[in-house]
Amino acid sequence: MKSNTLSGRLTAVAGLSLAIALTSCGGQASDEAPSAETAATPSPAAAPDEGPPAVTIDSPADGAVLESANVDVTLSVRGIEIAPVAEGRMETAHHHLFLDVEVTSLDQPVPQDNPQIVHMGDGRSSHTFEGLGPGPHRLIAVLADLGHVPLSPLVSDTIDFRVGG
Ligand SMILES: [Cu+2]
Repeated sequence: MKSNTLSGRLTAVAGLSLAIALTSCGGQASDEAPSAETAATPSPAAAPDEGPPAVTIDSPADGAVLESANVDVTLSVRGIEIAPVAEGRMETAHHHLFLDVEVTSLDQPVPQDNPQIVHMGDGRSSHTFEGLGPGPHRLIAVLADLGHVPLSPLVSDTIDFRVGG
């Protein structure tokens, strides 16, 4: 009997959530059903492909040969939220780019005074390096926390590219 009672309560709670979802949705009837289902899912924040945090340098491609000395870099992540440092949210991270330098000590804040290292502390996911010299370059992306210390375990991606033929 206890389980029946509990089950009844859960059903009542689920019904209440559904009612709230329907009320707050305010969309057309055809849109409300999927919204209500999403709201009733136990952990709606967890997307199916979310695993440990990972960062990817989407552009340039690894091994790319680029004509322009101005190189656009775009980044993507999964498993963690990128946000401005100014928001002060511990669970988020921000991007760093190391161009032609090794990653600095993993237990120390990423240096802010090295022109070869870019902090993207405003939460952006793209950066343009201007006037790169011809020849090979190595780019390393590293996620770090609010204190600019690389996440542990390290979350990074590395590519090599070349400017000019
Ligand atoms: Cu930083």
